[in-house]
Amino acid sequence: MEYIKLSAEGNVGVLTINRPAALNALNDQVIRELDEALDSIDLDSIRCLVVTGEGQKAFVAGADIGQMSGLSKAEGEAFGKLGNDVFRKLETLPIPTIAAVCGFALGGGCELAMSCDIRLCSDTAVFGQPEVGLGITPGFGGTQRMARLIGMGRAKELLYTARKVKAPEALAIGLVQGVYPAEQLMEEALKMAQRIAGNAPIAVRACKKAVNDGLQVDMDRAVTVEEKLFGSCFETEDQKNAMSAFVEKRKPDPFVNR
Ligand code: CO8
Repeated sequence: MEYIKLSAEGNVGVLTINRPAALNALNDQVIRELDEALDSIDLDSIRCLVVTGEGQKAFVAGADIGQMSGLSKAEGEAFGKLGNDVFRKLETLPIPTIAAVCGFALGGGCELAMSCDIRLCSDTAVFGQPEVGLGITPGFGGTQRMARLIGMGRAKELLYTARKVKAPEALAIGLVQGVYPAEQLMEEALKMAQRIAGNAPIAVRACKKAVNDGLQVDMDRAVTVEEKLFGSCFETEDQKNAMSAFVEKRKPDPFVNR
């Protein structure tokens, strides 16, 4: 792959968008390689994925404007679908995902970050959906995920004005969950990922599925989604190990993902 790097540190995977000459902008090759990279993650060993961009200047500065500029209506729709399918794959990846956002996360970059479960950013980070200034709407799920993440009123204000949001405001409105000095960001993202990876993997995945699936349905059905996932944990070795260790007042053995 030319534009995606995938590596592992223990049980934590790191996926890097690697096109720094164009501030990691997403052309169709980057998106296709992202798709391929997500398919290639070994979900038996990787328990949490950190998604980041190469360099300190940009996480991702958006979809590739040069490539988009001459698209027809049908081609625009097809490009939107390509991105949407891959971002949805990321959003529904069974393991948790953390976006480590250093620098610009604009347009498709903000949408990529919002497709992750958790966002941490540098104190230099700048978020925004500048699309209406380019004569288009967000096309990779931005209208939908932003409204769900920060509420409809705030999302509409940011979408209609195309205003950029710096790190402190992003934290205040809940767009990100933590802000760190740029040089510390990756260390903090990896620390959080390792902490997540140290918990019972099947239970962590079940939490992700419960939140994601439960938010799509009414509360009566949502609690049933949780009940089923909760019940399924009792078939796992990790639950038996952790609960018997508690009862026997000892430390549990490391979790085995079974
Ligand atoms: N696309 C293509 N190339 C880009 C992009 C981009 N989004 N962003 C930056 N680049 C390139 C520049 O062209 C430049 O290349 P070169 O050196 O060859 O001229 C290089 O990256 C460095 O960029 P700048 O020289 O512009 O760097 P500055 O420090 O002056 O500015 C900014 C940094 C402010 C981030 C500026 O680059 C910028 O405004 N970029 C565009 C940001 C933007 O508007 N993003 C949203 C794009 S639209 C979008 O993402 C829609 C998503 C859904 C699509 C659905 C399709 C149907």
